Amino acid sequence: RIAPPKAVGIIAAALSAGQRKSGVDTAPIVLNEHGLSTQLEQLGWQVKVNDMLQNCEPWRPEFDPDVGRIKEPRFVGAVNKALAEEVRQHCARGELALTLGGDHSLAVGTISGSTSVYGDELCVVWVDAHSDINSFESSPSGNLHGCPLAILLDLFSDKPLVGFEWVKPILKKERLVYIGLRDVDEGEKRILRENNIKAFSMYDVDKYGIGKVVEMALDHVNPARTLPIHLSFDVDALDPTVAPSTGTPVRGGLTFREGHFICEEIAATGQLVAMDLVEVNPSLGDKVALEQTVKIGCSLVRCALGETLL
Ligand code: Z70
Ligand code: MN
Ligand code: MN
Ligand code: MN
Repeated sequence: RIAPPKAVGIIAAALSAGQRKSGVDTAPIVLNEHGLSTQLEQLGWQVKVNDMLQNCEPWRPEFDPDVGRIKEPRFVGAVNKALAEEVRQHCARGELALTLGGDHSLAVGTISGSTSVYGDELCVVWVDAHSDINSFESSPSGNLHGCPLAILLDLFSDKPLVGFEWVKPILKKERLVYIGLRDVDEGEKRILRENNIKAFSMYDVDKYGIGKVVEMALDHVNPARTLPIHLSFDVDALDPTVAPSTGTPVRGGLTFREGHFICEEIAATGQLVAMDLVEVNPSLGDKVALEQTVKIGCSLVRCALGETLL
């Protein structure tokens, strides 16, 4: 059977204001220089590179004081609003929206874009060491990359955060599942509990094995495997020995194969409509660390886009 035509929009999102380490904004260029778009073409994808947000400086406001502890809310909000529109356009054309970050605060934009097309049936599989669900009150750092899910689920505060007034809370908490958690703040644990949000930590990966964990995760958000999937992959979900060049490495993460297995199982559903690859920071670690991290980033994306399906 001849495969249906398939296209992917690669959105370079050079956002780093959601955390404090510079360099994460250069990852999209480094990943593409490593040949990601060519590799996807070789897999049979029609590739469209979208460099609208390869430089985020035009969205930086002159005046962006902290709101409570939250840092750079107007800038991060404005970049995300623009990103949501780019993702929306790719999804609306039936293309897979692949966003290369950048820090994980960009998921406010990417998931806003995908839900604006696919509605509340959209499932989010969030692969991360962190749960990124801190609220206005609970965020210990004020870094917005620790907050995207609280903003998307409207758990952030009574009134929208400055810069994020445009966000529509379409994502349902029943349609969110985590894999890989091992560094969750106390306030986040409470938010996860109170909202009954499904999470598979590294404890679960050890206890059940990655095969069972991914099956249980997909059974939770997408029991019949018929709903569209947005995979938000933070490279720090992987063990730092596997992906060292990232801002907040946490020991005890996913192995090379466990990370790839998640991508392969999602590819096998045939329902992937959007993917984020975030928190690769080319400025951290030596040349070997960088090469290793960029290589695994590219190969995770290829697997999610079907490379290893037979
Ligand atoms: C912490 C916070 C975080 C990534 C660190 C850390 C969040 N929970 N996310 N690195 N990718 O500051 O909210
Ligand atoms: Mn994250
Ligand atoms: Mn993380
Ligand atoms: Mn609210």
